Amino acid sequence: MAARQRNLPNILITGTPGVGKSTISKILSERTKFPWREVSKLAEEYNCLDEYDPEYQCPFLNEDKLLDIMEGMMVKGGNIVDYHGCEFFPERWFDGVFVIRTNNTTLYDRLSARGYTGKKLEDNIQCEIFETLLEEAQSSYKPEIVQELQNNTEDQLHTNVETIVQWIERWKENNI
Ligand code: DAT
Repeated sequence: MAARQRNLPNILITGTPGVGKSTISKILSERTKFPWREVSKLAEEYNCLDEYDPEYQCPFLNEDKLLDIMEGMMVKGGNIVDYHGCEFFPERWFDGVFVIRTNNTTLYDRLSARGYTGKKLEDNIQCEIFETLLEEAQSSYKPEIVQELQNNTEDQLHTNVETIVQWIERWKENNI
């Protein structure tokens, strides 16, 4: 593989909806000044959403179109990418992959508060129980760049941000 062209790392924040990806990404973005790439928002903004999937109550994502748009953003590094999926991104994009985790009861409360009910709520809880996103990350990226972070409490939220900030600092020291 070609040598990296970037001076700052690209970070992927992934996990089941409701685990705290946006919350972590926002604080991390303020701390690091790295842009927060909210993939769902980018998909909307750049018209990468195809017709509506009635079963999952969300639109289909046009992945190829989205990847073409994101490629230019990723080249220079220093991005925080936030998405509840990771296998369709090119492996070369990311230096660190953080899989955010939340226990079932906490996740249930957060998703209910968001207005999720029925199948959508159950599917997301199952997704977390079966560690779907953790497995997806582990099968899509080298194990040494994938890190799991428990994010149930406010204390853990701050610890997680600190962990990623320190990881970025180490990356910079090792990649100058
Ligand atoms: P996601 O982006 O993964 O869908 P989110 O950042 O929107 O998740 O968080 C879902 C809700 O949970 C939101 O109301 C903020 C809250 N939350 C996130 N992390 C938390 C934490 N560590 N402790 C308490 N609440 C948290």
